[in-house]
Amino acid sequence: MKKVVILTGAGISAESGLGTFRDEGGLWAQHAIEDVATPEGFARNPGLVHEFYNARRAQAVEAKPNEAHFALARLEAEIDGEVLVITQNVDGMHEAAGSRNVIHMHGELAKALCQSCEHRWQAPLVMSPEDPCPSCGEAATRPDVVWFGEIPYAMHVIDPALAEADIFAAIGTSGQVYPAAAYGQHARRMGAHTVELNLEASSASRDFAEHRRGKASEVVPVWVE
Ligand code: BJW
Repeated sequence: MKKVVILTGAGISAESGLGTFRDEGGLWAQHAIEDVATPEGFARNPGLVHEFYNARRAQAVEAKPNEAHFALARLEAEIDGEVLVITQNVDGMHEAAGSRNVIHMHGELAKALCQSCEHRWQAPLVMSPEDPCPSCGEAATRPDVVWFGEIPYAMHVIDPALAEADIFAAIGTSGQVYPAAAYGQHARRMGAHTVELNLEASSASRDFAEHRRGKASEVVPVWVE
């Protein structure tokens, strides 16, 4: 029974109309990372950070999964084996396409987190620093996403999955953000066949045995067949 582990990044959702981070005109060309994607930035100006995530949440709820997301859902439904999607994306495109075994290692736009009591709940479309936590009542609400300097989610599930993978594929990620950037190398050392599907070479390309270049909506369905 094959174990397939798939890491996805912003590139898989690009054709769903959701912006990537580091491509020309991407999110980091429009916003300073240290202002909107660090705990220090949030402490300095929570209103600005909520605005950034409110705008992206509004886009994500309107977005539709594309052929790449659907192909991964088909793979999970039809394969004689296990498929685990580890996504760095905070949108809900994999679930919307029908994938069930999904880890959101960088959190989810659809959830809110209380910094005071760590309660999580369904985020309203528009969040603000004054929102009280439904559990403890503190106005300490933040988006449930993982910023630089924070520890990504579900590491205790991800590490053994990489070690047991027969096939590891990375789709639409620049390989610049750790720990995800090291997963190809890690899985390959542990014996997996590694495949990178990306528009162009990434910072982690050398860690992959096979490369498929092109738009995710085109290369992923072909790879899945
Ligand atoms: C297409 C396409 C199409 C486009 N089809 N492809 C020095 C060395 C090593 C590490 C560090 C270091 N200094 C600091 C660190 C750690 C730091 C880090 O990695 N920094 C680097 C910048 C160097 N990492 C962290 O702090 C992480 N935590 C951590 O390490 O904790 C310690 C620890 C770890 C493990 C165990 C114990 C302790 C946390 C990182 C959190 C990242 N957060 C963000 C924001 C999340 C919320 C949000 O969405 O706003 O995550 S930043 C942002 O980058 C987001 C993404 O998930 C992440 C990765 O981006 P991604 O997905 O790769 O997107 P892009 O835009 O970069 O690339 C898109 C790709 O798609 C491109 O290649 C395109 O070509 C391609 N493409 N269209 C196919 N149609």
